[in-house]
Amino acid sequence: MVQVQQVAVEMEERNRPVAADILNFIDGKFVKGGSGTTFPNIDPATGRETGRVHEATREDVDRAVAAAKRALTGPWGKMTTAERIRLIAAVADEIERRSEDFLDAEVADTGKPRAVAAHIDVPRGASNFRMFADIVTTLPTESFGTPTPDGSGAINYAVRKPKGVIAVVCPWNFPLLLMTWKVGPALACGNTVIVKPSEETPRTAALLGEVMDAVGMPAGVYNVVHGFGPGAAGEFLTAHPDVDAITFTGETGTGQAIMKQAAVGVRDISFELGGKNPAIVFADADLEKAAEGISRAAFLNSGQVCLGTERVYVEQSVFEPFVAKLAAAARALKPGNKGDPHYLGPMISEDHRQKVLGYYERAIAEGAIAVTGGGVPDVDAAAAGGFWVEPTIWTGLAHDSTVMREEIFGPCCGIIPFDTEDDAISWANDTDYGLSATVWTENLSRAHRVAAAMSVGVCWVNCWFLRDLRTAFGGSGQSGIGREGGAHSLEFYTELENICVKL
Ligand code: NAD
Ligand code: 6OD
Repeated sequence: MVQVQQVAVEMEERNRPVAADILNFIDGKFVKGGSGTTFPNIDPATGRETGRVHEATREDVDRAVAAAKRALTGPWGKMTTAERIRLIAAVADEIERRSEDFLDAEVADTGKPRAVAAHIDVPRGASNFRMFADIVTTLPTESFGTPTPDGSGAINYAVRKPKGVIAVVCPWNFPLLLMTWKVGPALACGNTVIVKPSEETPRTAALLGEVMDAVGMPAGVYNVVHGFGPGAAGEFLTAHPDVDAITFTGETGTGQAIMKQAAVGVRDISFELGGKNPAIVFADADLEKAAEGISRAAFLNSGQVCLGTERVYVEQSVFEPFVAKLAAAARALKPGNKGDPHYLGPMISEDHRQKVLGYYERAIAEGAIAVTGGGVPDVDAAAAGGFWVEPTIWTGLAHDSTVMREEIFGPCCGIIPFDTEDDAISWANDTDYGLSATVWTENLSRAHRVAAAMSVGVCWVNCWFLRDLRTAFGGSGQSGIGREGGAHSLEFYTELENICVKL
């Protein structure tokens, strides 16, 4: 077993140990960074330091990439698909067995409600491995019988091969979920990976190293390097010539920087980026259901969800009752009070809180009325240092105001009335982004018509964030490049070689 350097820190809620030293995982070993530099890991719910993250240097990243490259031709590269898939299924089992440890780690990094991590982040962490292991074993490749002039014919068939060394660069909002959503299919296809978790949320990526070790994953298959983006571990990794492909989730601006880095050596990319997602509520919708669904879409994870709703278009005749219902749902949320069943978590950092509060001020300057929220809540003394904002709803904003156009990534949304279906569709689509949309109506024809008219990667009707891992996931416009999920993940994580045999 690998020796993990740990110093116990008492967890307020459950008294479980959470590592105070968060180490890189390179070539099957937990290691400090070569320069000895560390940076603080902060609990966003208290603002207090809970550990030190060991930053990877350029040389550490080089060693991780070299280890991942070596592993491709070692025992991992020689495994049959069945052997590989058994190992990946064991990773899923081990995440489930250690789910309390993963919950502690995710809550310590993000401050999110334990119930959210227990229902979304950690179970998805396990199913991202199990599901893609199943998909790899069941998906066929194509073959064609081809006529030839001599009449004997030829057979063409395709074989899938791993793409090689994959860089996985992750954000902080669903750290384990979004990392394993890439690592699961990458490993199921036989690649090796180097993960660069967000500097804000390094714990679950490191913990997954313990899982890999426990199940007997060969050294170098899964590596983790900690640090920042530009001029640091993120850039060292994505610019590395021996990285064959880069899968990235994060801000659109960061995607643009990584795209330039990927251009050198013409490496493949898959990008899941920002969003400014609309909801359309028709007068024939079940208003209770719509308010409940949009309340989740606007406030789950404190609005720090790429798929979250920040723009709501409501048919004029139901505008007032809908606003009243959504405002009641927002007022019931309790930022800062961990003991409350309606606990709403903090922003990930003080910087992010200031960004969100900047939009709260901007909204008022742009003529909004804050129906509820709009500032910083009063919280218990224990939470005083946390990065809190109030859940906020605005009316009175113009469709083309900054607040209705730019991604805020906080617990807030603007609500605008509409008169016709055409107006609702054209306003919803009038954005640089194109990640997701929701449509709320009980009219079946309208549901299909409006959903198909949305310029997005995914449209949910009368629901939100209902995920089936076999479906295509990604964004159009500035929300991303490519699709992952099911067979689409296999497209990205494999090279398809066609073999033509003359008979
Ligand atoms: P971010 O872009 O700031 O950071 C994401 C990761 O990129 C971090 O690990 C960071 O260190 C790294 N990074 C930054 N600059 C880099 C560079 N030049 N080279 C290499 N790596 C670099 O994003 P964030 O603030 O962590 O996450 C929030 C954003 O992510 C929001 O815009 C949100 O919409 C988006 N997001 C999108 C999806 C999706 O599926 N479309 C999912 C979750 C989050
Ligand atoms: O569910 C997923 O697979 C996924 N990529 C979710 C993204 C959430 C964004 O915050």
